[in-house]
Amino acid sequence: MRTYDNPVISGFHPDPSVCRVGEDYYAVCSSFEYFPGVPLFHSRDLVHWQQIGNVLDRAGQLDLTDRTPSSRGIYAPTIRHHDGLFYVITSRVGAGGIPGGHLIVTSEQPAGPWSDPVHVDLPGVDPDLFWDDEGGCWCTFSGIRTARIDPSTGAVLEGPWQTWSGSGGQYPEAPHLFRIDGWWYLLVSEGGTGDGHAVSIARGRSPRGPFEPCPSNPFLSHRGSSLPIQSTGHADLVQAADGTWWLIMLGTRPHGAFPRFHVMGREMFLAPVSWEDGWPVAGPVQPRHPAPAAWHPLPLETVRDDFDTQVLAPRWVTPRSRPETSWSLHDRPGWLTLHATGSTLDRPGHTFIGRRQQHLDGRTSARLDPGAGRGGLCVRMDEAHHYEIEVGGGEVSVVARIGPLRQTVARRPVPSGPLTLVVETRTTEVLPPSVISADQVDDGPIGTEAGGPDTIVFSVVGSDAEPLAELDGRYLSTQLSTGFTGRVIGMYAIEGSVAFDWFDHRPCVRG
Ligand code: 6LW
Repeated sequence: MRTYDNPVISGFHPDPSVCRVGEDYYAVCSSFEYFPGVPLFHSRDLVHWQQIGNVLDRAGQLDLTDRTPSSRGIYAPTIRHHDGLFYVITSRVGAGGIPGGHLIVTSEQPAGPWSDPVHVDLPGVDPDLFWDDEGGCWCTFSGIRTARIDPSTGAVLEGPWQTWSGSGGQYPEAPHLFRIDGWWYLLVSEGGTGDGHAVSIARGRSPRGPFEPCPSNPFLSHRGSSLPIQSTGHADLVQAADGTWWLIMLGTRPHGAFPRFHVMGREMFLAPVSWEDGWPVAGPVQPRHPAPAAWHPLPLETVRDDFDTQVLAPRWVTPRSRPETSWSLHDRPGWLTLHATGSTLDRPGHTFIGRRQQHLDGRTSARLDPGAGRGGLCVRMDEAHHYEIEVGGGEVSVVARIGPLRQTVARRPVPSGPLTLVVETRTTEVLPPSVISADQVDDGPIGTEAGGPDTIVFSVVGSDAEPLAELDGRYLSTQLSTGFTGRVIGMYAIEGSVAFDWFDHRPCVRG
């Protein structure tokens, strides 16, 4: 039997939403402080996804200033297709987590260009859009509250009023409305986006309610379990072209000693849904499930960017904004040149272009020419939690920034000219005490003893010496840094100009 592996989109891609148009599926997710915002993926089978763009990809739509704290910015989009037009609605969240209203953008083509935003002056986060048979457009958001709006102007026409509050868990959120077999179904998440996350559903005869809860709510939750996938929630429901039903949702893959750590943030998972007595049944969400009938593998994603193109691939992100003056693909053709702004990695406004870490066991490398500048490769959660391997002034160094502490942990001279830097992530499996033998205790790799989720190893290609440093990955985990994002690995310049010939991010098979 054909199977598929979860997550279907790895790396920090939380709060997913999906819609189907014919035999094509489109998915979007949160992007927080990163620009461009709201990555958009295409699939023909719900399993194989390819990023085809970003919904908010120009400063006119999204202007995240340096005052946007990390894990604020763009939250939880919903994508829908209505009357020949794609709609994405999302919210902008400011400092202190204060919601700043919702915005709607539209496009005839999912790959864009997407329109300038229309603002919807409603509170909360996690907005959803649904159209009734008369063309009325319903916007439902955290709380759970619903209003009737005009999506072309953003005007609130009726409401909002509270329609449901979930089955008792904290933070009823992530609502999506559906019309199925004459019922209005209200799918929500509750319990918070951590270990207690859960998915519940209710149904009624009108979008105004009342909504009757499903007797087995929450109908999907991994709370209190030892399943390898945790925190499942913030789900969206889609009917495949063959009539089968599926949930996509966020989840995490924690590692290390209890309580475990997850380092790639919340990823996107797929689970089959069946119906019993008019209610959906789903879960638990496993690393492997029987595949949907439609099966359309995509060409394997390139692991290497050679920077030989005129534009950057859509997967590249930068915290907050990417001023034209900070980077170029033309200064040195075939290379990506980064120009330092004067800011450091510890503060907003620095020059950094990276991509989400997508492999638990992975190898990221880049060939760079520091010239007279200074820069390198950085693994970041936010400005206060990052490790980097840096070249400049005739030496290579490894620096760790963990909360208020910043330390250079290794330093070595290097010849001038281009060189290749490598960052490897190696997961550490922690065995329960009952099965650990004495020799394992002494010989385990760094991190096993310490109980971290992985070890991050920094080295320079061509030097036969040992790696420069091996650092415990727990300090770049959500449990340590807090927040809603996951690791991003990228290139940076903090002095002068640094040119990158290529950047490569690939999985490593552990022996
Ligand atoms: C999002 C909320 C959530 O608004 O986390 O998992 C918040 N759910 O619905 C940020 O991702």
